[in-house]
This record gives sequence, structure tokens and C-alpha cells, in this order.
Amino acid sequence: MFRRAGRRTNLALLALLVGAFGTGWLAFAAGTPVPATLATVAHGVLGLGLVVLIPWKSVVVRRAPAITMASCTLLGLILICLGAGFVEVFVGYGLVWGLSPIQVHVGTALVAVPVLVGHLMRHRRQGPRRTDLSRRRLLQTGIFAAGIGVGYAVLEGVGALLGGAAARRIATGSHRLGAAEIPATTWLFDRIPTLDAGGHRVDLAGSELSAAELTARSRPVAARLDCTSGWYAEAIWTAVPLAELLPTDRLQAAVSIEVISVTGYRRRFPAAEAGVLFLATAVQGRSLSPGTGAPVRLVAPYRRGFWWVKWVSEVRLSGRPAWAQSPFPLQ
Ligand SMILES: Nc1nc2c(c(=O)[nH]1)N[C@H]1C(S)=C(S)[C@@H](COP(=O)(O)O)O[C@H]1N2
Ligand SMILES: [Mo]
Repeated sequence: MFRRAGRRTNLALLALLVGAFGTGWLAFAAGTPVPATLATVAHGVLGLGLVVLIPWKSVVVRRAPAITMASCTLLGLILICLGAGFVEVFVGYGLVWGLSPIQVHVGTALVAVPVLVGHLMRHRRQGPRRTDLSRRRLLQTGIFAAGIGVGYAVLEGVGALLGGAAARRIATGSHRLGAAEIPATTWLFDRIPTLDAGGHRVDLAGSELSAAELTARSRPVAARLDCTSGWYAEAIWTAVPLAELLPTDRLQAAVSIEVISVTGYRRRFPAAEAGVLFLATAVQGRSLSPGTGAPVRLVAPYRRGFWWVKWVSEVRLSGRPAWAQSPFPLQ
């Protein structure tokens, strides 16, 4: 069976890698159950497809006349990436040397991209052929895909039976942490600023409010903070909706709302969401800690953690569409 390994194995691996990369980003973007399930299941199936092709690829590798250092690096990165993905699902969230399984997973995937591009340049002659689209080949591909799908379902079943971390993860794949365990998390390079909570003011489309004034207008808001590094936490935030803080007429005329941190970190939201975006000053009845956004942070239920701008200094109304920004923060 493995003797047929060759160009088509490589093509299938490439298609799976590209698909897994794309669905990985979709899974990061999804915050609500349906899109999150579609993205994470597709991502899992594609990842499992890569694992299943390992025996075929081993034959291809064994037949190769020479193996470069770059190819070994690529292989190593992809194997670590896959391994970390399985650890994330079946072991759960945790830190080893300050890194969570997802961070290893995404980090190795990103580093692998340029290495893969180099690999493809060296093996250009392996491109697709017309016959790859013959009915027979498509049928074979379909059977392979269905087999992987069944394999995925079986793995999910095993996970559910074992009842461990895999069974308890939510649609986005995240694992539960208690409200008291919320770790201070940054997206990439942001630093916790030192702020004077008493003197801090938030500029709300031109008018300023102190944290104490915000607290006075707040109420308890239950929301789930779901970080893309593999954990989520349900908590009660002391928060006030942006719709009650921004001038109604100007809010109605605006297209988007930009929420800006003292650090420069920022996210843009559709103006129509002003009723479901909140400024919070406390969580579980206690003032925010410096690491988790004190004195004022955004609470954005149904959106992944990277939207929950911490250390908010300004909320700005804008005529630009909400999508006019990098899909993920760059800092
Ligand atoms: N200013 C700023 N806000 C930020 C971030 C950041 O890096 N800078 N990280 C975001 C990410 S990725 C998450 S998951 C949450 C984490 O909030 P926490 O520190 O309370 O866990 O904050 C978000 N808000
Ligand atoms: Mo995050």
C-alpha cells in the first residue's frame, strides 16, 4: 500500500498543510459556537490527515537521494506542531517553560511557513497533473477524506469516553480556568503599563470619565473570556455598556468604534455592537489587577480574548468600517 507513495502523497500533504494553516486562523477568529465548531473540526480533520499520511511520507523520504538540513528542520517543525496540537486537545491548557501547547503549535506553524516555501521551491517538479483530477483519483481522495473524518469522530469519541481535558473543551477548543485563575495575558509584545488608577481618565468620544465614575454607572455582567492560547474563564465583570457612555446621536451616525489602550494596542468594532461592549473596572467584585487591565478594560462577550482591550485610554467613534484593520492585533 505504501509503495504507491510519491508525488501525490506530497501534493496531499501540501493541500492539508495549507488547509490546516487557514482553518487555524479561522479557529482563532471564531468566538461563537457554530463558526468555532466548523473551524476547529475542519482544523482537527486536516491535522489528523497529516498524521495519517506519515507512513506514506516516510517511504518518500527513504527513497530521496539526499536529505537537506532544511528538510529535516521542516519535518521537525511540523511534527512538533502536530504533537503540540494533540497535547492541547488531550492534555489541556498548562504552561511548560512559560509556553502553552497552543503557543508552541502556532509558533512552530509560523516558523515552518518560510521553510516550507523553500522546500516547495526545491521540489517544483512535483506539481499537480491533469490526471490528478480523473474520476478515479477524485474517488480515491474522497474515500481517504471520509476515512479521516471517521477517524476524527472516533478520536472525539475516545476523548469523550476518557472524560479528560478533550471532553471538557468548548467549541473554540479552549479549556476551563476558574474566574480567580485568569492569567495576565498579552497577545504578542505588549507590556503591562504602570498607571495611576486614581488619576486615570478614559476619553469617550471627547468627554472624560474616571474609573470611579465608570464604576458608579456599572452593573454585573457575566461574560466568558476565551483566550486563543487555550483557556477560557467565566466571570462576573463590573461593567457599563459603551452604548450608555457614548452620545446617542453621534453613535448612530458612526460606522465603527475604536477602543484604544494606553499602550497603543487597539481594536475596531461595528458601531451597532455598542450595546454589547462594556468597559469594566472590576471582576468577581474585586478591582482589576494591573496585569488584567486596571483600571479600565473592555469586556467583549462572544469575541475572543484579543478583542478585550486592556488599560483603555480612549473610545473613539469613526466613519471607517470595522473591518478596516488587521484581523489580528500586531502588537
Ligand atoms: N492592551 C492590550 N490588551 C489586551 C492584550 C494585549 O496584549 N494588550 N491581550 C488580549 C488578549 S490576547 C487576551 S486573551 C486578554 C487577556 O486578558 P487577561 O490578561 O485578563 O487574561 O486581553 C486582551 N487585551
Ligand atoms: Mo489571548
